[in-house]
Amino acid sequence: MLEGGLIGCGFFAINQLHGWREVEGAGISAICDQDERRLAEVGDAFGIQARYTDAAQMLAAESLDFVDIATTVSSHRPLVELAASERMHVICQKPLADSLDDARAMVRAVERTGKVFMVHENFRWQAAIRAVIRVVREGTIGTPFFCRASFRSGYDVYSGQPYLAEDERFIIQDLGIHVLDITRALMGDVARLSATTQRINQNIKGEDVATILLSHDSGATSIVDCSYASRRKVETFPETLLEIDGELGSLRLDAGYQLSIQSAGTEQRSNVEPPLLGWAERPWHNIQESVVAIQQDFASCIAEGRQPETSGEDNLGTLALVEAAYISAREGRTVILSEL
Ligand code: NAD
Ligand code: 89Y
Repeated sequence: MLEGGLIGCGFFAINQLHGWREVEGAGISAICDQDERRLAEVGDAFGIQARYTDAAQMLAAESLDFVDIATTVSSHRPLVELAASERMHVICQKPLADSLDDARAMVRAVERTGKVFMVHENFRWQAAIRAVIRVVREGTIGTPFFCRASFRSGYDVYSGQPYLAEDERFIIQDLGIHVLDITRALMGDVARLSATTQRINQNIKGEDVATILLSHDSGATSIVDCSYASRRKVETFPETLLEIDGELGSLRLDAGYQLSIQSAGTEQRSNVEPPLLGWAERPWHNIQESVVAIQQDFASCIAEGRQPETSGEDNLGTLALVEAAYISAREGRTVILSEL
């Protein structure tokens, strides 16, 4: 049984702690948060006695195999480097870093230890997204030449995550990062992109709408569009809707987790909604179920000595798209990814 230490006991870590209870072969035996009240509440709720306000002390005192970093972005680099210095396997929340330079340094630091380094890029692990990835990779619709990945919502994310209203960078770095990652998983790496951003809600500091046009290395085109300013029924938070056209057919992942695949003159429809786990609640169940999936894959990677699909190295490609989108929107130009 692999023993892990969780750093950061905030809003999202609760899902991760529930998730670890469902993972085979790994669990959390120690927790850390600088906030003593959070530490006590979470320790009591999950029955974890080993509690620390300092991550270095936790790593020194406990005999751990891995760390799970669930803090916000500014602390990711020092915590990943600390974990690497103690030769731990690491899973770290997205966004991995504020800059590509930091992210590259983090990837190199863990790489030198030979340990597993996963980014908690869980949208790619959602049941509905996995179903679409399988269809595309099996070749059912042939080589894809167009993808639209769309996340449009008016859901109040600020009450659970107040820092989202304070950051200069909002929707691309927080949410668009997932949608860009899904698009990379489906359509491959990107040669160039252009983006626009808008701030509709004047009570927040960053952009709450982003529209990004991507040209892939393969010659395919994608549109990634994200909004937290869309007032509409049906409210689809937190679903990513997809339309993909391939040379042999097409597919759509529509609201309500409805998947339809058209190829060879036939149409196949299915409901790919994830199960509602015992501790989960709508509408978050989609994200919550993907936490179990990604954490299980992390544990399996350690057991099998392989790097995950959503490794630190792989995530550099997604972070580059985030960076490129901000540059493009700010400077009003197409950004070539090899510039970064
Ligand atoms: P939060 O602010 O609620 O919690 C972060 C916690 O980390 C706080 O309790 C804080 O005291 C603690 N902390 C910060 N620095 C620390 C340090 N150096 N040592 C120990 N504790 C420290 O934040 P959150 O909403 O839980 O978000 C955490 C991360 O999860 C963010 O990166 C966010 O983007 C990500 N997130 C991911 C998803 C997803 O679906 N993957 C969803 C929501 C949030
Ligand atoms: O922080 C975000 C994430 O990663 O998924 C949804 C979210 O909680 C709000 O945008």
